[in-house]
Amino acid sequence: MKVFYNPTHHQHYPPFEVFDGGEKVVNFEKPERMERILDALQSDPRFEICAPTDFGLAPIQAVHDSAYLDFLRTAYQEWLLEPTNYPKQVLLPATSPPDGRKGRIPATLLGRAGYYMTDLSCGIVEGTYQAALASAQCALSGANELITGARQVFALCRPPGHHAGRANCAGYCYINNAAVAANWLSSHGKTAILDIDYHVGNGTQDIFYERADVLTISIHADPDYDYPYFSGFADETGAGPGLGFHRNYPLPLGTTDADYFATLGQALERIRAFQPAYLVISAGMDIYAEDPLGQIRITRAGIAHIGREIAALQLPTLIVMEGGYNNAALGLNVAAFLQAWL
Ligand code: SP5
Ligand code: ZN
Repeated sequence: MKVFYNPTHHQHYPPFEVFDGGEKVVNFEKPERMERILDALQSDPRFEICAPTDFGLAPIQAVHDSAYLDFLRTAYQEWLLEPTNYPKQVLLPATSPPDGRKGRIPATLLGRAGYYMTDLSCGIVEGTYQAALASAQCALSGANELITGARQVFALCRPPGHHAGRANCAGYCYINNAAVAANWLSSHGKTAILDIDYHVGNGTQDIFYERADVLTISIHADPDYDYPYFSGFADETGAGPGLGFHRNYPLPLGTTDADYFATLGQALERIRAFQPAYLVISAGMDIYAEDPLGQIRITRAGIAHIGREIAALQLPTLIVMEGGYNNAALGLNVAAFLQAWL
């Protein structure tokens, strides 16, 4: 199984994020996550670590707003030029628009930061844009493999992507890697995205909400209880031509393997009925019982079982790395998930 990986992500490591209550903590989304995963995969010769091809900006612009991408590209350098004595090690906003972003886009850097950065877990540092681009190219390289006949491929993406919407970053995500890849695949055949990260794939939901050619499904912690709070509810099912082509499966906190499998079965049934040509998995391992950010309780054997159930669809499948923050367990969890495709 090919694994697309680019070490450029090391340039992206915001020094801290701000949790609820204003608690300033070291970023949970660390470069070390990739080292842990690589360590686990490199011990198995069936994984082939590959450098991604650069497919340029066009497939990213097809999914994200151009002014937002310009912001990501220039924000940190603009921050350094701000004539203030703020600490400059990371750009984070202290404001957010009260109108749900219906108003004008602010001219000032800090105004745009508040506009485009929708929480305090997506700080921008000097290397953020390059790392996000390289991460998206890993997903695109995976998509390219499927288009040319591969049955399965793993995009080892960092930073992750599924909270990034058309014009915003959030929750460690800047460019929506799975969405960029799925959009590209969709010009070759109907595509489904199944998001199993602990948190709802709200960025992916935003990007495809009005489209019928990409089915999006997310299984996640009930947003009544956990981040990202504002979407991911069961009654959000798409709009316009996309009505019926988005599904959310919110889970109660504390959900264990058996209940998770029952919900997964419903999601897989919808994917079968859609008859996609390609499947993209947003694979977050923060569903793991011992994850520091997750509050459901899936075992490693459960993660392996989820992989087998998805693989049984027998679709050409691109697996895209999303979250997962128990670094000691992360490599083994990813390896367990991927076993079914080997
Ligand atoms: C890609 C991904 O998994 N992003 C997740 C972003 C979550 N950010 C909000 C974190 C809130 C943590 N709440 C504290 C729980 C500590 N026990
Ligand atoms: Zn997550």
